[in-house]
Amino acid sequence: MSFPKGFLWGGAIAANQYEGAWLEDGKQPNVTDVLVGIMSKEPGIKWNADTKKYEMCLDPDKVYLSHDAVDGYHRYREDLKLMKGMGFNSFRTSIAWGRIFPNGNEEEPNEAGLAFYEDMFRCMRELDMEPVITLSHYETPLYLVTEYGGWSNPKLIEFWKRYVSTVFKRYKGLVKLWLTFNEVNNMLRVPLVAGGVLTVDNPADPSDPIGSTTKQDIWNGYHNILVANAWTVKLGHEIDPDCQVGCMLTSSSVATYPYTCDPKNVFGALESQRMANFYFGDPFCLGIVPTYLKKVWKKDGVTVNFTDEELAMIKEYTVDFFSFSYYRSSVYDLEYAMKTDTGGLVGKENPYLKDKAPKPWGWPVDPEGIRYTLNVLYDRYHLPLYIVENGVGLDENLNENGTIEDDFRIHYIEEHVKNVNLAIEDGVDCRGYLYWGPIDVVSAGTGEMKKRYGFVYVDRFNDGHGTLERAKKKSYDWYKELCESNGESVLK
Ligand code: BGP
Repeated sequence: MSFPKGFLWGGAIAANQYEGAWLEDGKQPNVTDVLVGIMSKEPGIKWNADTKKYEMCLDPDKVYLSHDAVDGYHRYREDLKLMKGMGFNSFRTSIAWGRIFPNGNEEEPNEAGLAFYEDMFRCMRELDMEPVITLSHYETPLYLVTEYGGWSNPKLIEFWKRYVSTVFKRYKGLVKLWLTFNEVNNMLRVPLVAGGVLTVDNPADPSDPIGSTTKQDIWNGYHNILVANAWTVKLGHEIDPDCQVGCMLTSSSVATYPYTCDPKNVFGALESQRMANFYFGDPFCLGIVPTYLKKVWKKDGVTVNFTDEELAMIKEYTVDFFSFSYYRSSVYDLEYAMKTDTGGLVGKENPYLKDKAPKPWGWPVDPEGIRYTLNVLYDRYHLPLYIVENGVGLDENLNENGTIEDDFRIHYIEEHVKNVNLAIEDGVDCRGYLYWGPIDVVSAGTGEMKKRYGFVYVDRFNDGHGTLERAKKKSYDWYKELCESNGESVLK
């Protein structure tokens, strides 16, 4: 069976990992601008005992690569042409909220930021690439976090509504596929970036801002984001009836397998899926707040109350489609405490998987997991599905011919795409495959350049040096064949 006509083939990046220009043309810092990698426990903020507030205080010994990233802010026109050179018919990036509303709470938007994205989206349209645009990819303005406690504060809903209404109006007709919050289901694990949540009211230990974030604030963030998501769907449809608004979740955790058939392991795996995924997916897609959360809230000692009005909004304004990242599966075992990173949950080693990405990251490779994930999500939600992140990060250097023979990446994609095709054959309405990081960008998890996903290499290194020149890897032509043949090249 072939891929459907009009299937989206492309790639995905995020403003904070690609653009750089972190303080240019009026932009103020995002929350990721004070972190070297989103898994970092030491944000570059310091408590001011006089004002009783956090303020930005970067560590002079650290290299914040995202500040300049790969200079996409100045090079997107050429980069988009490089993407089109691979036959992309779609391209995903995000709007950095702080380019539009620098501190997040202004009354009026920053025209320079609006004009920047307008040109970028026009450029995509001229190149016949469907823009797939994330409204918030770990990019809450830092000021909203330090001043208001981020999404723990319901005031954020109003600021967000102003921001999304502004961009929906400005890009009406240009952007038809909108994603709300990137991987927001990482909120329980990395609340500062995934949920933009920080405890700013008398933190227990101000020298440890992350450790001081309270469960109550995190669950308040959950509450406010569910309401904001519903508002986004409502406003999107009102402002541009032709646009579609989808959620974006990290769904590697859907493929959490029980290590054995011990019913305790089977139930544990189910609980992992719930608390890593469905606790956001169900309200976004089905309009219901799961009942099992009551037990979780009790255990966490928090109070979460939705008003009838809010519940009605969540019920009515569910998303039009479900988009997700999938990198790998994980294995749940009762005896083993699961961890997490940007690829998803990290559990016990799966003895049935043959491949692993090379070290130092060594993520297991499970292409059948993407078929499983697509089937579970479709059975549950019956919504169109878009894979908006899948890929493999490798430590790579140019060879004497000025290229990189990235056969491992080619093999990785080939196997995953074959399984996407099998899922479509299973009856799943999957509408797109957008590879993560078609051009090397700064890694989200570790803040490094060394972890490269691209088909296009960028000359920049962990210490910040490099010419920023672009070079095609072997996978560039291979992916071009895949896109241009609508997937046939791997099915033959
Ligand atoms: C996802 C993020 C991306 C991206 C990817 C790969 O969690 O949405 O921003 O970077 O993971 O992760 P990493 O860069 O840590 O390898």
